[in-house]
Amino acid sequence: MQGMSLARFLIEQQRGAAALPAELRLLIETVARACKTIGHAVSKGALGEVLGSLDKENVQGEVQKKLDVIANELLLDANEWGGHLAAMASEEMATIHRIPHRYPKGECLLLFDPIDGSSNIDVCLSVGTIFSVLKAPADAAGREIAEEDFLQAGSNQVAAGYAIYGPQPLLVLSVGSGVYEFTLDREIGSWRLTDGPIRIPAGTPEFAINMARRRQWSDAVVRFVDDRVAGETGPCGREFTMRWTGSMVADVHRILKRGGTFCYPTDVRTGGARLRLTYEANPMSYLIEQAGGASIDGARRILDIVPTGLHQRVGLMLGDADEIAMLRETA
Ligand code: AHM
Ligand code: MG
Repeated sequence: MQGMSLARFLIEQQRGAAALPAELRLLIETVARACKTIGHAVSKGALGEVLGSLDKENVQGEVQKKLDVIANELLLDANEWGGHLAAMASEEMATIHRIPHRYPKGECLLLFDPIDGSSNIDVCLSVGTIFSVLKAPADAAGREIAEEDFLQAGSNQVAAGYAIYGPQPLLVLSVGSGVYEFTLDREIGSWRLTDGPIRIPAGTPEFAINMARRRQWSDAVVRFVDDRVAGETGPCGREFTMRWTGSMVADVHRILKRGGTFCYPTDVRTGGARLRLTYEANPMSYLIEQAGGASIDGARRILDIVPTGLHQRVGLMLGDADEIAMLRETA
């Protein structure tokens, strides 16, 4: 298996027990190709004039980086004409993007965060692209796709993944039968299998959280972090370490490979949260569960939450299943 091209891996998934539909195989190949192009743009940095911000805000009220817009356009252009999609949604677009009438349409819905970790672009830290694939509801055949068609629980996802533009460009992917990692072989321009099926190592004493937001945490999160900061002198009886990159793709990738937990909890004072459910929390939770981990918003399994809005935000705690069980609020 090691070294196998993504194209062959997906063909094997189509022929094997996973019975991956051809439409989904083509869609994943297209997304993976677009991620190669995005990674190339990211790697040019200042020489490609891709760094810095635009004088514009997205629907979340965040200032858009040049690369947010470049990556969004690349994903839209790559996926419009293949015939496997009904519509797309993105962190960078207020509402959905329907496939134009001049192209054939398919049954899949694609959601993405074109550049996750935007605040890291200009300081040369890893950023990535996150994507999620749903099927359009059965009753959508023959009518215009609506935003409501995207408001499905994450458990309905048929595939999810991310690319990381880091020291090596990586693609991490699940089509519902394990999590696999591909590394870009730049010389031949091909994604090649380098790990999988990935299982989250258990018992790793590491956690990731933005400590500056401590005053916003619930009692359960404060207790979880304090117990680990207390190290050998506290109830855990062993030392922990903390890592926070500011790019969820990089933090989640570390957890998949090395273990530990990632928390971006809800603000208990306002009920607000930072991360978005449909194109950030859902695909990451799907991957984490496929790798044997768990993902909750504090009390609920993320993949069970039925979204009420395309850009809905949610508290997110994921990783080592035993650690997430300690974080779960039962009150
Ligand atoms: P983005 O999609 O606009 O980049 O925002 C999401 C990012 C996550 O990658 C990361 O976990 C979080 O925002 C970082 O937040 P903070 O600025 O509080 O460290
Ligand atoms: Mg993001």
